[in-house]
Formats: sequence, structure tokens, C-alpha cells
Amino acid sequence: MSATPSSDTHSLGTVDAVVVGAGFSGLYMLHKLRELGLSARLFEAASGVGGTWWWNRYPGARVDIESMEYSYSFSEELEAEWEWSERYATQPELLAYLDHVAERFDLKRDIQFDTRVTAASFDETVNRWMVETDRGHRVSARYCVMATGCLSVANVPDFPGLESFTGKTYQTGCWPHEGVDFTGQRVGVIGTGSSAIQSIPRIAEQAAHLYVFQRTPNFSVPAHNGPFDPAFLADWKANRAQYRREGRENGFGIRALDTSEQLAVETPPEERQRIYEDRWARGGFSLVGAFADLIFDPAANATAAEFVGSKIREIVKDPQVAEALFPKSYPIATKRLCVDTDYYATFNRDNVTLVAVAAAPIEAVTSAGLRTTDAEYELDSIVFAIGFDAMTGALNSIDIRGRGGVALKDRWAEGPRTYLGLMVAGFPNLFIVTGPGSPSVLCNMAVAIEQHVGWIADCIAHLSGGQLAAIEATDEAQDAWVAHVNEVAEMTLYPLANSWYIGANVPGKPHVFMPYIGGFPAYREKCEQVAAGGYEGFALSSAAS
Ligand code: FAD
Ligand code: N01
Repeated sequence: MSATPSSDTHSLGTVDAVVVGAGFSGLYMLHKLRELGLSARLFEAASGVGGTWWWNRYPGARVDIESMEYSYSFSEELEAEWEWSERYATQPELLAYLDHVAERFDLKRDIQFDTRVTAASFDETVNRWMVETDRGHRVSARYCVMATGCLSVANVPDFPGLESFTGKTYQTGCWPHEGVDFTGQRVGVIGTGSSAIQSIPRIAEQAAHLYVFQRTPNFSVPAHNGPFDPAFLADWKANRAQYRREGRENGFGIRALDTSEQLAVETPPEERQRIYEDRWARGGFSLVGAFADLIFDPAANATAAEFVGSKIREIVKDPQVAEALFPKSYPIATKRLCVDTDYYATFNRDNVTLVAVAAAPIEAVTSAGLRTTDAEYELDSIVFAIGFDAMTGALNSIDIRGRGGVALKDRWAEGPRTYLGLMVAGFPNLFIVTGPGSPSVLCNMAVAIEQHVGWIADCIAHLSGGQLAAIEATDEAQDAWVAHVNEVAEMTLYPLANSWYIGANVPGKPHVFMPYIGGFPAYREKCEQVAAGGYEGFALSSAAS
């Protein structure tokens, strides 16, 4: 193995592998590469580890999958020594956890922080990637692993007049580290996705007045968050291996979903109501697990949507506001369901106003605030909670060039195409963690990431052990996989929503359903079969070729 990594900022280094990104994915990838005895360099644009949990520090930021499940399972010692304090960990706790992981496995010595990878090109003559950074590094690597994140490129607000605003502006996806005190301020939040739904109740507690500018309402279910019951923790400790396995066997990688095989349409209304009430009382995504037909059958889906609508009407005192908060333009769960603490009740506060901007769109930001086609709002601060260039944004912002100098961005001009979400034809030895075409964002990401990184590490071990120089997805296998990803998406109601899953939130982005909705267990099985069959659908080449 070559092993001359350099920490000297501008020198040319040679390593076995370059990893890009130090979130959940990159940290585990680096650990696995070390286990294989390979040399690796990890580049991270942020000043610390954590990825998502380093950037998203807005008030109320926390996980929406229970902490016990949204964490690594690869190390029993790590699991045994780390104690989560709440059912849904806060951003600071998640960041502390990932920092602990980096320290515990001594990962930081191979990480170059504050460094953005700008380009990566494949040299066919030597089967190596040349990776370049914004700080002048040029590193040659046999393997390049993009652990750049599905939700790591925050959309930049481009409202007319933004530069004239005399107040302060913030983006949930890159929140100031020192925090923000909104006390006494008139605040506008633009957006009502998960980030807004988590932050709105907390901002409302501080602000003199909060205006929520909603274009499309979102469905949200209560988290029922709180400290862990010691009996629950003891049970988890005693049954950890089994519970982790049950999580991996769930279609969404989430044990707490407790997916039922019962059909909503075949369940009498009173029983259905009782089941929904039970799931609502449990909290979190368990509502989606209530019936097996919710994401397939519009009639079944409508029962769940109407149930949540009835809860909104129950909680929100002003019937007009309740109606405006109830989504009617897409099936429930086909945009990511939000998990909240006090979201709907926040609209009962005297200092909170919901402004529906679908009917009266935002025209401009002015020096004093914001103008819709209906009215002007004077604001001291504006919070942009407007989402991400999801799944392809981070990859397309790197100049990645494969065989023949072809740019990945050009290859994906009409939407991303991958084999298993892991590799792209024409880009040998370039691995993507949770790429488009993998379950990724439709799965507990911790589960998806561990599976991906494990597969990539096994693949690299296979190449190294067999003295093979390169692995590359074939066009045929990639075409078949893309067709399968589309086929299973079309069997569900997901394509009916204008979501970021299909790129609908970024003007000009091709509309392609990007994640794989066939279920995590089916996906994992396919990946295992491919590897066991000698990497079916991939071309393997020896050093001489
Ligand atoms: P990330 O955590 O996004 O890390 C990628 C890293 O790559 C970033 O630090 C970025 O700076 C770096 N990077 C990107 N491009 C470059 C470059 N060119 N050069 C150098 N560095 C680069 N998922 C769940 O399953 N459950 C949840 O509850 C959940 N909550 C979320 C909450 C928020 C606010 C957001 C935004 C996402 C959430 N997600 C959740 C999805 C979340 O992104 C994943 O769970 C997980 O953290 C992804 O880890 P990752 O390492 O793959 O990517
Ligand atoms: O982003 P979003 P997010 N004018 O895209 C609106 C994960 N996550 O950061 O729907 C007015 O969901 C936009 O409106 P519309 C999770 O996977 C998890 O909130 O396009 N409004 C929408 O309301 C999540 O799905 C957690 O009509 C504009 C909002 O902005 C993903 O990250 C927490 C607008 C964007 O919502 C993204 O969530 C946070 C405009 N010009 C994030 N442009 C957890 O709970 C956009 N909008 C763990």
C-alpha cells in the first residue's frame, strides 16, 4: 500500500483513498479504510466534524429518528459507553457524539478541515484520481469516496431586493455558531419544511412578533420528546443487537416505525381511528407504520391525512389558520413528514402570524422587511428555511471528471444516474455514500450509511486483495438500476408531491425521483448479491489493462 499522506497544505500527496466530507458517512469510511490498512486523507469544508450537525445549529434543531437508532451500531464498545439524554437528541448532543467518535477512533489526524474539494479527475493511464482543493492541495488516490451528504448544500436566497434589507438575515443550513437572540425583534421565517417547523416554536418564544411565510404547508406529527426512562434504556442495553437487527429489517430502517401489515382500506373506521390515536400518542414516524397501504393507495393515504388534519383543527384555535396549515395538495408522507415539538400550538400565540404566500407571493425584500403582493411586513430579522439542493448539489459543485474527461455534471444533466447509488458508469473507483438511487433519505440515514460504507470497504478490500486496479459500473447495469428505481417509485404515491426528492425545489433542476423507495432490506440484499456474485454489473480491471 502506498502511504505518504501529507498534512503540509500545498504539497502533492499520494494516498490510497481520499474521502470528502466528515459527517456520519466520512468518519465511518475513514475508520473502515484504516481497518483495511490503507492510507487515507479526508477533506472537510467545515472547521470540525459532524456534517449536518456541524452546519444546522438553528434553534430547535434535533434528530427526527430516535437517538438510540440514529447512531452507529458498528462498535459495541461505542454503543455501550455513549448515553443519549433525550428520545430525540439535540444538535449539540449529536455534534458532541460525532466529535467523540472522531476522538475515540483517532480520526482527526487524517482530516484536513476548512478545506473544500473543488475538483477530482480520473487519470486512465494510471487508474488514479487527482483530487484538488480550494487551498491548493493536489492529492493522488487510487480510490475517491464522496461522503459529501444528501442535504449539505443549502439553497441560497435570491429574493429581489435582498441586498437592500437593513436588518439581519440567517439561513437554517449555516447558522451562526454563537447563536442568535431574537428577543424583542420582529422576525420573518420563510419556509415551512422540517427546519422551519423545528425552529418556529423556539423563535416564537423569543421574538416580539413572528411572521411565518408559508408557501406549501407540511404534515407534522408530535415528537413527544423527553428524557429517557431508565427502564427503556435498560431494555435497549439488554436487547441492543436484536433491536438494531429489527431496525435494519424495517423498510425505512427504523424499528420505531413498527410497520403493520394491516391495510387502512380494509380496517373499519373506528378501529382505524383507534390505531391512528395510538400512533399519534406514541409520537414520531410511527404514524406512517400504522398501515401497509398508506404510501401506495390514495384512499388509504387520505385516511391518515384526514386524521392529521383533524388534529390540526383540534390544536389550532383559529379555524382559518388551521385550514391554511392543513396540506391538501399532496399525499401525506410523500414530502418528508415533520416531527415537531409544539409546532401547531405555536399558531395560537398572539405574537405569531401565518402568512400564506402561495396566493399572495413574496415580491421582494425591502429595506424595512418583506413585501408580498398583498401587504408589507416590517422585520428586524429574516430566517431563510428554504431547503437544500438535495442529493446532487454537493456532487455537482465539484468538478468531477471520469473517463475521457467527461464531467459528472454533464452526465447528470438530465438527472442523476447511478448503479445502486454507489457508483457511476465512466467514473471508475469513485464511490458515493448514499448517492441518488440508494435508499438514503428514505431510510434512517445512520443505517443506510453503515451499509454503504461497509459495502464500499468490502469492495475496496476485494480490489486490493485481488490486485485489481479498477471497478466501474457498466452502462447496462446502471440503466437497469435506474429503470428499477423509477419503476418502484411509480408504484407509490411519492412522485405526486413536488418535493426535493424529485428536485422540484430548485428552479431548473431536472425532475427525477432520486432516492430508492424499494425498501432498505431489499436494497441491502441486492448489494450483497452483487458482491457475492463477483460484483455483477461492474467491470473489474487488472493493473495491466
Ligand atoms: P453530511 O452530514 O451532510 O456531511 C457531509 C459533509 O461533507 C459536510 O460536512 C460538508 O461540509 C462536506 N462537504 C460537502 N462537499 C464538500 C467538498 N466539496 N469539500 C469538502 N467537504 C465537503 N437523517 C436522518 O436519518 N434522521 C434525521 O433525524 C435527520 N435529521 C436531519 C436534520 C437536518 C437539519 C438535516 C439537514 C438533515 C437531517 N438528516 C437526517 C439527514 C442527514 O443529512 C443525515 O442523517 C446524515 O447526517 C448525513 O451524513 P453524511 O455524512 O452523509 O452527510
Ligand atoms: O427544507 P425543505 P428543510 N418562497 O425543502 C419553502 C431534513 N431535515 O431544510 O414546499 C417561499 O423541506 C418551501 O416551500 P415549498 C429532512 O429530510 C430534517 O426544512 O417549496 N417559500 C418549504 O416550505 C427535510 O425534508 C430535520 O412550496 C420557499 C421550505 O422553504 C430536509 O432536511 C430538520 C421558497 C423548505 O423546506 C429539508 O428540510 C431539518 C420561496 N422562494 C431538516 N423557497 C429533522 O426534523 C423555498 N421555500 C430531523
